[in-house]
Amino acid sequence: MKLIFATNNQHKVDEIRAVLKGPLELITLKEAGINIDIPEPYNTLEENARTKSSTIFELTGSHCFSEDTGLEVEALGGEPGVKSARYAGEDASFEANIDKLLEKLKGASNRRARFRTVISLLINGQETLFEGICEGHITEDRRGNNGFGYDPVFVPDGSALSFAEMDMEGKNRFSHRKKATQKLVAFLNSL
Ligand code: ITT
Repeated sequence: MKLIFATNNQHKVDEIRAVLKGPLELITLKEAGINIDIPEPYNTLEENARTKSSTIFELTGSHCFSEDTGLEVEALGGEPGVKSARYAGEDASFEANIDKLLEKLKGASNRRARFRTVISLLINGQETLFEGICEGHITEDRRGNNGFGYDPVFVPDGSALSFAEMDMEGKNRFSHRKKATQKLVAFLNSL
């Protein structure tokens, strides 16, 4: 089965490709010849994921999926959450977003946080949602250079290393994205 993955984030593509095996062929927007930046205006991961997958379905009529991910920090009432990409402002860099997060958590003893991924899969235009959660905490300072986004400041439960200190295989032992993708694979296998 061919599935278009509605994302412009190559890190997400690499992480999900490492999980998908067998007869599933993942096609990126670039490979499908689609150059589009789909707005994510909603207040929930579910709605933003849906708008990305349905836009690509309307354009192509193909089976497709998208995902939206947020970092939810307990002491900040779930922030930055759905606004993770633009926490420090529209088009903010990963660096600026991390700076804002560390500043907000300065001196905080509760550093609990979780990544939450929501996948919206459209098969023949029919939607199914899958969720993956990774619990952990936010470090005091950046650690490591791998990965993307908030990886340098997030340590998953059960690890001493931040996501940015792990290779992709290591991150995928814990990752929110991997958990959601495994549910998608199980669903497709059950069809
Ligand atoms: P799309 O094209 O798929 O929308 P995006 O990069 O805009 O790609 P999101 O809106 O889902 O993706 O991501 C929100 C932000 O959350 C993203 O820019 C990162 O800063 C952060 N993020 C998402 N997944 C992450 C992960 O696995 N590790 C660290 N940070 C992550």
